Amino acid sequence: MLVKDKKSSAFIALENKYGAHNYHPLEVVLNKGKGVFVWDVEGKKYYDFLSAYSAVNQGHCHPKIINSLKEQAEKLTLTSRAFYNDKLGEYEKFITNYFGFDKVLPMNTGAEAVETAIKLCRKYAYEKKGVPEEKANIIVCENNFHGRTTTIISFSNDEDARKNFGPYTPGFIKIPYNDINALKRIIKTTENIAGFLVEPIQGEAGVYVPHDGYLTKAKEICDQNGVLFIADEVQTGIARTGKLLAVNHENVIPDILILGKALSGGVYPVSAVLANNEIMDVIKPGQHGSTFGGNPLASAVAVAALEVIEEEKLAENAEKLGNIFRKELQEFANSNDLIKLVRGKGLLNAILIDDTEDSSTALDICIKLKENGLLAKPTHGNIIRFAPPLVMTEDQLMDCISIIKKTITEF
Ligand code: IF1
Repeated sequence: MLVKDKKSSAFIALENKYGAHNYHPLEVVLNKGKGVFVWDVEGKKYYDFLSAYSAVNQGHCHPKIINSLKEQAEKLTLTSRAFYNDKLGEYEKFITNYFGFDKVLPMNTGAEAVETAIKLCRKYAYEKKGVPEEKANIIVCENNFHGRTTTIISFSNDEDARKNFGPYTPGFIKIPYNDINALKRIIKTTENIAGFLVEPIQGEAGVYVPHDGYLTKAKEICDQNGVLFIADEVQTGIARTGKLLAVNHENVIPDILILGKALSGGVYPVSAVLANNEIMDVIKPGQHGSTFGGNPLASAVAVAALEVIEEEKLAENAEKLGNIFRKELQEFANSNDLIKLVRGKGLLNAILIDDTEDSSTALDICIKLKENGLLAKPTHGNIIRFAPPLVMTEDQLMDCISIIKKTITEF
């Protein structure tokens, strides 16, 4: 941090002194966001190429979403579910029609929605499939990321996310991602399998896109064996990968769909679990809930956020710009030995830096990108994720691509 960035240093010092050190952010202090841009306290403007981990797909402070937030905030923000309110039912009708499911269970964070899906899957197994109580197994993939609660990190293989948070929740079996035979084998050889929880593209692991047909075959195997296919679209959903949902690339309809992040356009924590009646109706009054789950403010914001996706054709834009991005970066990678490969779908992309996992090269590149006006952050080790808001124009994308090329060439 150079001396000139005095204001930034002061804010960083505050977080360092008074905040838990559960993150190590890039040294930039933001105080304004609009569309694809964010500004720091020194007045410097950046392209946001992280989109708050795909929570601001609609762009920062989208006017329609902000207005829905303001309007509702002046009327009624929270009733709890002890009473009805005039926003939740309309939102539930809207979102279930929007995604094609009978029912939704509204929650707040992605992890809460994943936990809700796990509880739903287990309960369904006990009450509808005759799995002996407390014997349900849920299959998950290696290198998964589904959130940070104790149960979720119980089935993580990321030591940073898991170590010294035990004892761990049992009932989860890990298999390699993108390996149909592994799924077949585990279902054939293990009893009481209740569900298969999977990210249609593994985000945090480094934007791993499975082979074409993986999701289709996995769903078929689940259907043949009465295993619930649970899609975690918290990061890949809401148009990020060039379709409304990443599973739409293969016309797979999950038994349980998990949404979060951009479900609110980044203005408020909103998550949701969607399923049809046969599954959702195993939850009876008093068996699950949350103080803020389904509050009027969240309901109003989520409707606006989903309308923006449709009105501004953000999935189509993500598809188009994503193809340009990967083509341009792949051409560049072919003539630059620092980039090993480019991968992704829609506007969820990553580049693999040709260096060891523990090298600081990816981070050093991100620091240089910051100086050149583009914010991005490495996921694991030598992988840099590139995920701008889906409202980006082609000209802006070309501008960003030249910043990325220039920065990497300077390395
Ligand atoms: C962090 C990245 C990580 C998610 C999927 C559920 C959740 C997430 C597929 C939980 C959250 C966030 C969490 C944040 C960084 C970011 C992230 F992949 F998006 F980059 F960590 F892997 N399912 N992902 O990606 O949602 O409870 O956070 O609302 O924890 O550092 P949440």
